[in-house]
Amino acid sequence: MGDRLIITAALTGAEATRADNPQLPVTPEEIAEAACEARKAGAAIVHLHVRDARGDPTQDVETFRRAMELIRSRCDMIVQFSTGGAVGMTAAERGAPLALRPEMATLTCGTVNFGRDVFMNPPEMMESFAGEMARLGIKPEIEVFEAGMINNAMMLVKKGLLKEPLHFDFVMGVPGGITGRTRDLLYLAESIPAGSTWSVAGIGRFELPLAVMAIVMGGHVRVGFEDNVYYSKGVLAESNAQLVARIARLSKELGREVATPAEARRILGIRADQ
Ligand code: KMH
Ligand code: ZN
Repeated sequence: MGDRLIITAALTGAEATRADNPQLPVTPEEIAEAACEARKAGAAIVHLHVRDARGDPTQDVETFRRAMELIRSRCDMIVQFSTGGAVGMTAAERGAPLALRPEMATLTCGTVNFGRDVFMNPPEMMESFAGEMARLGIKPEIEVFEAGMINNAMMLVKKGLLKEPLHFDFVMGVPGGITGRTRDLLYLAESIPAGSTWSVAGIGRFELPLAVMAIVMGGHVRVGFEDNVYYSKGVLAESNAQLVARIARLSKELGREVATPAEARRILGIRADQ
């Protein structure tokens, strides 16, 4: 079944609110605590979004710095910044935290409808984020909301802005993007270049079945309140760590051990100079 399973914890996101789940971590302190709890439960990567004092999404560099420092002072997780931010943010806002040189950052490779909104990722924006990540030695995670985004990533490879082996995250079940059907996961996994790694982030009810598929297919898994605030139908998750722990348990039951952050760095080829 391939390498050990890398679990990413997407703790906060930009869209979920405390009204959706009262346990949503919002301040840098809460985010760091939730990250390290998720680490104990089996997560190797924390996918980081931050919020302002009102609880709204922000790409404020100092807030990212604070959250990253708190996480690093408490545990050894790979910190992956979001460059997606929230819909409506400018490219300059979204890319600003890259200056802090996190080990990883996301790179969405195309524009997609996002519920009633549009998540804008035009070519110049993708190229500038990819170029900045290459310059700073940040490992990109290519976010794929629909199949055409794989082709866009390959265009960045041709332009020398992305280097293989690539790491993809299939975000499946967003209204406006690819569905969360199992056949669509098979299609995406078969459409990326040989030697790539991939994970899946199923939205809402798709989170668990797609995670189980990824475990047996040799992919990796992202879970957390950014994607899904429920543990089961109608039952809110108690914490991000609870969602991570279930994936770790299932993976071990299915014969696949879970990767530590150090093992995840090796699998993903992340630089060891931090
Ligand atoms: N909040 C979404 C509009 C990412 O983190 O790179 C975009 C997003 C993707 O969450
Ligand atoms: Zn995100």
